Amino acid sequence: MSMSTAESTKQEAALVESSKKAAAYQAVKDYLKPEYRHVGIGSGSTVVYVVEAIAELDRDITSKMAFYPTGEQSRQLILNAGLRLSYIEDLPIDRALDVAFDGADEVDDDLNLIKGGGACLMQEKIVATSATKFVCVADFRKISPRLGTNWKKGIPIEVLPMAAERVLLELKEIGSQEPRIRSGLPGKAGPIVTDNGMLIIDAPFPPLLLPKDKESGVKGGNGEDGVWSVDALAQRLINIVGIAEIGLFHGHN
Ligand code: ABF
Repeated sequence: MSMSTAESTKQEAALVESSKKAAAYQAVKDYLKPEYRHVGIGSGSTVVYVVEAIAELDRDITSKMAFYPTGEQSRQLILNAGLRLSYIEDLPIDRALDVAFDGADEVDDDLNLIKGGGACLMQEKIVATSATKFVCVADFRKISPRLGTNWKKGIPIEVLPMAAERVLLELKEIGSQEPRIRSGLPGKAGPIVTDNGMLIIDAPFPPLLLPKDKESGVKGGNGEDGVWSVDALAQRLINIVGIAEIGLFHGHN
């Protein structure tokens, strides 16, 4: 007897959930050392399992640790798990987080990431770059040869509201196909406003090239015909006035 569409969708959803959970538990087992004191906690549904795994560890160990959120969702996760909450701005300037765990929307062959599908990208980048070790926890759906292959919604970009329309125009000029301001949750009028009071633009680009593409003779990568490499696009985007942060996490492998 063949499986109904509803059954196979249910099975696929169950597989995704078990993969997220397995990745999260493994990440905590492998990368959260008992001697660590400062731990970054990212956002998204995979991170829920990261916090669940941490909450199941020996309290004698985790009570010596402080946990640093990337926004309101992870702040609540930390509190609900009974873990000690702290903030990056309270971390001594000469001290790094020992490790930070976070999810991703897409991961390429060089471990560059698209992040920000959950609209927390700026605080996520601050926490990730404040950590000695960044652990990206992602299930099989996120792996892709080039960013923009699986994640077609576009690169999330956090912008100042007053600059959003001008940024949209500039994104089109550099080859983004139909960039748009992310709208609110269903039933909520207006755009999404981030934890930082900003808007999110989702800017689709053709799949982003990697150094190995150049080595193997693939042409382009500097924006000709809208084709960019990860590094060149990241550099170009961050120079657009009005952009506060971009959801490309690159060069951190
Ligand atoms: C955060 O949550 C984001 O950067 C990314 O957009 C999203 C991934 O969520 P999930 O784990 O639910 O797929 O990590």
